[in-house]
Amino acid sequence: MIDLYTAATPNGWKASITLEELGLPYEVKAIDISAGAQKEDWFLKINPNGRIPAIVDRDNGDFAVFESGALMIYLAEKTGKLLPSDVKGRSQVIQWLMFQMGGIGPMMGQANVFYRYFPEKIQAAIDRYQAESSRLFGVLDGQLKDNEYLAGDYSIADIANFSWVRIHEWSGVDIEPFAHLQRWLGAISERPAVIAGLNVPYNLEERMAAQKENEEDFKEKARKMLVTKNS
Ligand SMILES: N[C@@H](CCC(=O)N[C@@H](CS)C(=O)NCC(=O)O)C(=O)O
Repeated sequence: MIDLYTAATPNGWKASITLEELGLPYEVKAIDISAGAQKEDWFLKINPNGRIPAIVDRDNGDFAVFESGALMIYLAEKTGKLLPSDVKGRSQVIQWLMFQMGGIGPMMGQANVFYRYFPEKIQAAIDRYQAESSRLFGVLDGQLKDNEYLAGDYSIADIANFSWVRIHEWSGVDIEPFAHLQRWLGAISERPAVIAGLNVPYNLEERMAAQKENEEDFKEKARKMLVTKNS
């Protein structure tokens, strides 16, 4: 059994979708990141970086893995799925996974911060992060022009990039110019394991509607998290 420490965010969905796709049994431990649970001592023993997602593999001596990309590689290698074992095929998947970890995630993350969360609107920062996200979308679109998936068969590279690109509206980045990216996004979003993984630890859209949590409340929580001393 695997314990998954997560929240309803793109990095969290990368882990839950991967677990669902691999059919591995797991127990969800929801972390309230807006309340700062990820910075508590007990959690820092699992992830010294104080962020979600993280896993503890109880069947492997309580082995803990943090950093979503490393976690996905661990799970793929544990099962021999979603990551080829030949040197070139494995490298190609890891290249597109690192593209998300070092590019799509940080750039869209900062676009969210400056476009959505900060009360001060610093136009140069908004432009910079949205333009860079858009440029990266163009790179994905180019790769998907002649390829159904990013690197050979459907893999952890697709799951990682999908989990972020799907929130492009929140980051204020248009995908209208990218037909191949749209096709890929649509196809992945229909996969049953993806639908299941996006409901972990709960369905964000439904929760927001049920709690009548409006965009301002959500942004306020995110702002508080950003200005926390330890964040
Ligand atoms: N590079 C890390 C980033 C993890 C990360 O930033 N997680 C966010 C949620 S998407 C988080 O835990 N935020 C809470 C905080 O900043 O304290 C990974 O890929 O796992």
